[in-house]
Amino acid sequence: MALSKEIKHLEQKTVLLLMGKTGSGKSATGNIIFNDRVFESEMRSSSVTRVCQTHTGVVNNRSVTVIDTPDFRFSTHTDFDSDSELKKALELCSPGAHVILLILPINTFTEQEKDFIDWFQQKFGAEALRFTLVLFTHADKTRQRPLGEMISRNTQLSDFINHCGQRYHEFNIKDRLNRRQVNEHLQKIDRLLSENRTSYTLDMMQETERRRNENERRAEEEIRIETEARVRREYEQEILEKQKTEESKEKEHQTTLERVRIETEARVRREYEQEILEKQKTVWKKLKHLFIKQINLKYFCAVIFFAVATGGVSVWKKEKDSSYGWMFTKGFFTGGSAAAAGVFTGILWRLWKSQFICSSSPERPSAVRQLLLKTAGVVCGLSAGAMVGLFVGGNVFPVTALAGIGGAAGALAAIR
Ligand SMILES: Nc1nc2c(ncn2[C@@H]2O[C@H](COP(=O)(O)OP(=O)(O)OP(=O)(O)O)[C@@H](O)[C@H]2O)c(=O)[nH]1
Ligand SMILES: [Mg+2]
Repeated sequence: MALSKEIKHLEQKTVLLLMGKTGSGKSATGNIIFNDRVFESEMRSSSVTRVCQTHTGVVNNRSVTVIDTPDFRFSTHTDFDSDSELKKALELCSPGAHVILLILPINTFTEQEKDFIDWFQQKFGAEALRFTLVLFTHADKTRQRPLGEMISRNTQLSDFINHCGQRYHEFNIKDRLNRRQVNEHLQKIDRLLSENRTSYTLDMMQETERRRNENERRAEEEIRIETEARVRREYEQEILEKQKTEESKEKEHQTTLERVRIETEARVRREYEQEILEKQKTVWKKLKHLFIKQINLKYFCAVIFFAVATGGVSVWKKEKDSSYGWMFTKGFFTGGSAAAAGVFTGILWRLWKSQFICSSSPERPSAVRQLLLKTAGVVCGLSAGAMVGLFVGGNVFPVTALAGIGGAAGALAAIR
């Protein structure tokens, strides 16, 4: 029975993949598992293991293959190709790594160790944690607390170990003769094998990488879409702002135009009214000036002469019931009014002539035309005098005739 179990173990080799930082003790772990110096392990400032190495041996009557690896994350060698070496490591694991031993020095957990764990999870994917067992080395170094307490005090480390199903073990590499620690380690490995019954393969890592690339591509696409949408939003917002500014500018411009129009209209109207007023004043002044200029002594004499003459004729032609005084007064008034009407007609004629005839043409009217114009003025004066005689003098022929002559004489005096 025991023999058949041993044969079964030897037939089913256990593949262990060692992972960890330079100096963490990967090669030393391999050596202690085989209780032999199968991998190069020494204290050096540069990485010791440069390429993946594999060794198969019998440990506790079972076939064990260990793949010792270089530090994939912090190799000190500049020509080190991490990705191709990692691929090689998983190819060496054929058919796959039953257990990934993640080696961490127990006494140090710096940013580099955290970084290594992050890189491991990202590169191998969440599925790899099913096959991972954390192996603490440097257990011989003095420490203040038990390992369990040290783990629980470090949040990131305890989270990681939780994700690995609380699988961890510690090795005191200096205590080479202590095979108990190796046996216990193999028991934990057996538990893991019975839980999984599969192994971590290169395909799994490549699938993880494909998924990661896909996620990155999707994330980039999302960022691109989001950026495009944001840029579009910002552009539309800018256009809207510009439109608003232009509209408000246009509105302002229209308001200014309207204000200027109203102000201009008001100013033009004021100026026009002022001009009209000025013109009216000027015309009125001119008229006043002309009238005052026209009134002189000869008109007065003509008026008095015809007033007295008509008064005399009225007395001579006295009506029966009228007194001499009344008749003279009536005749005086008739003759004076007729002469004054004639003078007025003559002045009007002169104004009319100066305003409308002389001003319309710069040339002086001909003598015949002047004579005709004067005659027309005199006839107008005569008519005005006769009308006054007719209506004021009481239609007495000599009075009316004298009044007409008085009007004509008044007009002639004004025209000349
Ligand atoms: N005291 C002590 N020394 C250890 C322990 N583990 C490893 N060392 C020493 O640390 C040095 C480096 O160990 P390695 O096994 O070569 O480390 P590694 O992880 O293989 O390093 P690389 O091959 O460079 O990636 C060696 O001198 C080991 O003896 C340990 O548990 N205790
Ligand atoms: Mg090494």
